[in-house]
Amino acid sequence: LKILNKEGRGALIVLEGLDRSGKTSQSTRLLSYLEGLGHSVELWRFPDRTTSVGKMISSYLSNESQLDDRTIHLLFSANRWEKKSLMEEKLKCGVSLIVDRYSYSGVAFSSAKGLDFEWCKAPEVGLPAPDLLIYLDILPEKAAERGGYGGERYEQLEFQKKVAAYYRVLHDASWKIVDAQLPIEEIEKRVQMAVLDSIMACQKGKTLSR
Ligand code: T5A
Ligand code: NA
Repeated sequence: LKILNKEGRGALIVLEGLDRSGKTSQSTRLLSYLEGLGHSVELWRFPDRTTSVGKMISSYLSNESQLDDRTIHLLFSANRWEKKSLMEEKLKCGVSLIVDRYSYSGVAFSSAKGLDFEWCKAPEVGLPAPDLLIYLDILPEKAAERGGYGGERYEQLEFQKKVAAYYRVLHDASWKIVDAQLPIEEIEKRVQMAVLDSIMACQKGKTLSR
């Protein structure tokens, strides 16, 4: 049993949102749900901290190293590009991917630092486009109350407010917005519905992202 997009490939399902919006919790739950239904599916995340580029990013995020804003932006992007062929291979073989953060994080976070929005988008052009983007919508103030920010570089309220503003600029009608302030199980159900709706739409020959 496979979730396929309209081209008959695995579906690329992206979760986005502010820090602490619940992306990892929901990605993990969605993985179990889809596996339980017998789908071939994998959970990926960006940054992928396991690669050599990812290790540089991780060190930067934990304030162990300093990098110029454009340099770190391009490293985040390179970290997606280095996984592109494997991503395409999986999708081609009918494996669906749940991806915890993607290009939208790249653009929203770097733009929030003051880098030019169009410049930030440019290196993302050509990466596989998601079939479904689920945005976990939370007020920055509410996110800040959750389990305490862990002390990584971007985990500061004023900065997260700017990130939220750039996510609003990036947002389009294809995004599935889910209220991330609901109880975790309620969000889980809505995420499941969004994925099932997409599969249905796809089977009717529409694109999976609408
Ligand atoms: N970044 C990333 C860029 O600048 N450019 C890029 O290109 C990319 C890809 C690291 C940072 O890198 C930046 C963005 C980030 O600042 P990360 O590794 O994804 O990105 O960040 P993490 O710290 O791992 O994850 P987050 O802080 O974003 O948290 P999540 O995954 O959104 O939230 P989660 O599921 O871990 O939950 C957080 C807490 O809230 C609770 C959970 O139990 C947990 O304690 N919680 C809830 N509480 C109440 N109600 C609910 N519904 C809840 N859901 C979760
Ligand atoms: Na996370």
